Amino acid sequence: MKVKKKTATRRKAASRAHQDGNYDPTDRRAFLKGVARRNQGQPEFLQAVEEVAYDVFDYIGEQPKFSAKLVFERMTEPDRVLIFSVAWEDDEGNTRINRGYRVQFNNALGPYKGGLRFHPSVNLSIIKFLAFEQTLKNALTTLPLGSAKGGSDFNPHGKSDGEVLRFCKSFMLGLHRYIGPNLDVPAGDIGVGSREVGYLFGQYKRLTGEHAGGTITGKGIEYGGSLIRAEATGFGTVYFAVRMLEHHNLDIRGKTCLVSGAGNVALHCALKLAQLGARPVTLSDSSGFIHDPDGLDEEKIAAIKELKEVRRGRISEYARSRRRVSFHAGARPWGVKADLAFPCATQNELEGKDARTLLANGCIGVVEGANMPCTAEAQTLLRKKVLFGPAKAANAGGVAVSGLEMTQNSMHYHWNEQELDAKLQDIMTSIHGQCLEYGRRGRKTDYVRGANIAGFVRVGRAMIAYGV
Ligand code: NDP
Ligand code: 2IT
Repeated sequence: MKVKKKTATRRKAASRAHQDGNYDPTDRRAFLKGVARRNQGQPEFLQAVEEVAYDVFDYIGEQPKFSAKLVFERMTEPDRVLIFSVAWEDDEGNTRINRGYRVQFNNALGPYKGGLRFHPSVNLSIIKFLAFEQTLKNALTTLPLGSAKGGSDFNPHGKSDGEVLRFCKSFMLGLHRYIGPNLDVPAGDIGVGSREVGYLFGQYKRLTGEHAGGTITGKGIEYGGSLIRAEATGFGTVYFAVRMLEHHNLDIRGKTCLVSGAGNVALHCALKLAQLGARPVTLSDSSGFIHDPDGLDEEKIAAIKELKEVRRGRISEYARSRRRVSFHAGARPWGVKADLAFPCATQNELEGKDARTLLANGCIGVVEGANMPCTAEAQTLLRKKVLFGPAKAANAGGVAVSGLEMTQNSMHYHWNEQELDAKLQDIMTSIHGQCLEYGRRGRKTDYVRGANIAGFVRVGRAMIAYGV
């Protein structure tokens, strides 16, 4: 009786601590109502939180140590949101202005860590959803990494090198005071590749006078970057898919695979699939998708990489140069019959109707290379019926090798390709194991639940250790 009374008093104290007054920390609906009220006009952020809340509230019902301290409520509130103006001059001498963001979400496990996205669609909702997802993803790597995300509504497409350089310099002018090896460590994401990271780090170095390599990851190999960082997200996604298939006595060899996107993640995902004997048959960009019924092999992928990364061309140009390859303008690849799908372009690129098509065509697995590429409806459909690898688990290989880049920078040392690939594979195996541990549903595994709860528990334990 006494114990019960004490718990009730504690709960009451917890509810007083929350701005919602009479708040029951085990009530998911009340929580979601509060999040929606505090984050109006941020649909992507609410979508990401809602998905995790579904699993976490189920779990914390039996774990009062988490609910009493409002751990999940605190985990969905960013530590700090920076918004800054980025003025720059285009090649004609016109003044241009963009908005810069950095959301430092949670540093319970280590310095804030996460990429920068340059894309015209960038807004606060998108950066917050990415930073929130990063909290759980970075926890799953088991490396000492907190979470952040940033970027700008700047569109690098069609800009000259000089324009991108001037934009990056101005962006870093606005950001440099708030980042550092023990504070916040940015990296790339959509629209931020090795060229942009070079310009950003160069400006950071000029402004601070220090070669603090651990301030940004994804750097060039010549100046402190890590081998296989460029490959890591796509390779890691395939390693995760292989673990899922193996666990279900299935083999990736011979599987026909749909890949969307034609950027860093998609190309390396397709490359690893080809190397392991699978048959990637599609790639896409924002103008449409290409379909090669013979499968994209290493040579074809290298040609597309050169087209995209060096010539900065469109995927349609590749189709024009190959007789058996078709280009489908304005469409996504999900209607092509295949065994596995790897959405590797952007959020909400695979919708409910696409999920139904994949299922009708006999697809057995969907593994997310991009962040939140499946809409909530698509995820609900797929999670029940096929092997579904959620982004925060499946694409964690990129940030994991970023973490290893930070380690190498602080040791003033570097590992070779084999060592790094072995470490990446170990990390993806460990993430798969964590999903199994927390995602078991009878004889089946719900990888979404597993990833959400495993990430939550790791960050939550650290937050509890610090006290409120
Ligand atoms: P890139 O900029 O290298 O490539 C992005 C690709 O996706 C391009 O082909 C682009 O086409 C396409 N794309 C972007 N936005 C849209 C859109 N709105 N509609 C259709 N196609 C689109 O980015 P990354 O490969 O680095 O990132 C891809 C995804 O992977 C993102 O969700 C990112 O957050 C995630 N990710 C990236 C990691 C990394 O290490 N880079 C790590 C983990 C996740 P186009 O050129 O026409 O715009
Ligand atoms: O979404 C992601 O995990 C990334 N864009 C990579 C982040 C990083 O810090 O390497």
